[in-house]
Amino acid sequence: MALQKTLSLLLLSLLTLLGLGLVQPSYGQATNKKFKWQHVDSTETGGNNFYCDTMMQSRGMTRPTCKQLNTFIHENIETINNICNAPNIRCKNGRMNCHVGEVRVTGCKDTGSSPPPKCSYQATAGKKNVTIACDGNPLLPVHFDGYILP
Ligand code: U3P
Repeated sequence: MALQKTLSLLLLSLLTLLGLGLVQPSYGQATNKKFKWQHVDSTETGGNNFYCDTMMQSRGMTRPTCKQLNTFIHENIETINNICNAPNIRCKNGRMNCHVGEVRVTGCKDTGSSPPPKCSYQATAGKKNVTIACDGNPLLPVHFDGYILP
């Protein structure tokens, strides 16, 4: 009887662990979700200060402090994910999991003239060669590293 109880407990723990593993997104997937939330806006082309002010606020980057610099990419998600298939290059942190692709972007830079959460941004827009880091299997964008200057 005691053995049966122990075995059932073991089985239950195993199933719980398996279940957790299955329902919890991997590190790569969770970070890709954050990347999309902070850096992807496929529906608009942005480009002005008002766009930056509203988007930075609605995507939660104006509290507790104003995020200093954030870039929005205006391409469909397949185009953005495809950058991960470009050759690997070195990221700013030294890892070799960065890739470059040309995309339409709006860069939003905090002007410092308005305190959080009503931060005020200066927009710069255009087609740029951006560097993003990718991770996971399948390989997905997880971090915006910056621009390659022309
Ligand atoms: N960042 C941009 N655009 C730039 C440079 C930086 O959005 O051109 P992350 O969470 O690692 O992606 O470098 C710090 C943060 O600034 C980056 O954060 C990136 O989101 C942003």
